Amino acid sequence: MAGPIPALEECATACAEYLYDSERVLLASHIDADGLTSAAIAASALERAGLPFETVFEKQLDADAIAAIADTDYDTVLFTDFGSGQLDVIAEHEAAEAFTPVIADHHQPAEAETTYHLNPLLFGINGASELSGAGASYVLARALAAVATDGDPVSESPAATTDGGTTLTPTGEPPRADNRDLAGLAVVGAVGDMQASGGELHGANATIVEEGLEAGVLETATDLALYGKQTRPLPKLLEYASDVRIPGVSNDQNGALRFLDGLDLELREDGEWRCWVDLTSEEKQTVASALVQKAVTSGVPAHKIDDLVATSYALATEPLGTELRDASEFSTLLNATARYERADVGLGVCLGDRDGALERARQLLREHRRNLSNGIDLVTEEGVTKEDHLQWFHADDRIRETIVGIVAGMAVGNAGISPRLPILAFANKNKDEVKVSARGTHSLVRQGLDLSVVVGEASRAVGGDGGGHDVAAGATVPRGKEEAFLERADEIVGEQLS
Ligand SMILES: [Mn+2]
Repeated sequence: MAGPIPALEECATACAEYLYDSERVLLASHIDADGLTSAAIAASALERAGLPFETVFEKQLDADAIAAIADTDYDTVLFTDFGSGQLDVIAEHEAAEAFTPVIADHHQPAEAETTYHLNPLLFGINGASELSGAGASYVLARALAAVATDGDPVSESPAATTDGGTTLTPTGEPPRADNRDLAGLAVVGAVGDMQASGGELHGANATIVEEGLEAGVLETATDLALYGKQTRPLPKLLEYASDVRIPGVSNDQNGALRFLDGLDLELREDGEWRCWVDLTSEEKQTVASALVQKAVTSGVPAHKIDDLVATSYALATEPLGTELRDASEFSTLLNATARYERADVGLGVCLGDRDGALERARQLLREHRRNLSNGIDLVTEEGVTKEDHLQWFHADDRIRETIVGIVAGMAVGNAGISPRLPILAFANKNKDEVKVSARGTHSLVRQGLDLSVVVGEASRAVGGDGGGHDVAAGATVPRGKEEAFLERADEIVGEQLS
């Protein structure tokens, strides 16, 4: 059985064979949408291969967390969506024979070697835009299926004897022997990690999409690039659209209503607002054309208007009109569980729990939105401080450190907050440390911005640490070092954009 990504095939097979020969596996994963989907993919693959496993989550895989993992009596540890960046520490434990690591990650590896290390960056594939942690886990899952069914073409489903698993499948349908049905979760992870740049997934991610289409678990369409097509009432869908700002519609409750009223369209059904997903294709066409027309006459530049259209990724087996149907809404739901440290809830949703876990996740998302909206109001009222090459604010304890980055990203474009400068946001983490989150735009990245370098170097210069991706990154710095950090960060951004 050929794997989806030839460049990764040999490594994925070696990792899968090692796992398959293990007595049991400790699965450790990152807590965010990509990490949760990574864990769900890995958990499903382990369970289907008949391997007993247990799952643990970490917000940050620091030395203490790795030491705690080493203290367990598991001999095999599968790290997903992290592990590469901490390879130096992990390799020390491996050398001390505490455990053998198997890593499926897409972050920049630390200076160390290990045998079972599946990371696109080691094979010439871009880990920021072409494959996520969930994608790497998917490649591993496909290899594990091949290894597990090798010489056993009948592929009897092994009895589930795991202590961390569940007999549900993500799609609620019988699992596929080749694990291709897990492609939907891989896409949710990639979208959650902001890999759909320019409106669609690229490279290895696109190959995974192809497999999902063939397996019948994904559907793609060229559609309006607005968030909330499954669940937001039409006026809110348009009002809250923030990627492309259309004067008189975006952030304008009455404007959005007036715009819709001007179209020959039934806006309500049985007294309820309709959602995008409820519209017929002709009706969608009507709204999309009118919106583009409105953008043109409002002077929105042509390249921005192109951004109004993107590829949408739907999970074909999930019910229409639910957030689970849309990869982007699904990933938002997962992030809500992650930010409030309810990885158990997020994992439950990924693994098919449509009762308790889904209800709890929705509740967390509602609370999360309330917190975001309060945070954005705060930043907009208090404003940001502009340096030469960036802008920043310090929320102290008034915004949770787990959401301050998104608040910063969403506040960009509001009065006094420029989309032309990256934004840095501070919030207290504990009594000694401050979290700093940085957000840029894809357009700034095209001009040379790499925020993972900015916050990485600037934080280490003041005794902290950080990293992430070019368009979004984060760091922890000692309290009181914010000013020194900013000075260094400002310099680096200046160099990158010069
Ligand atoms: Mn990731």
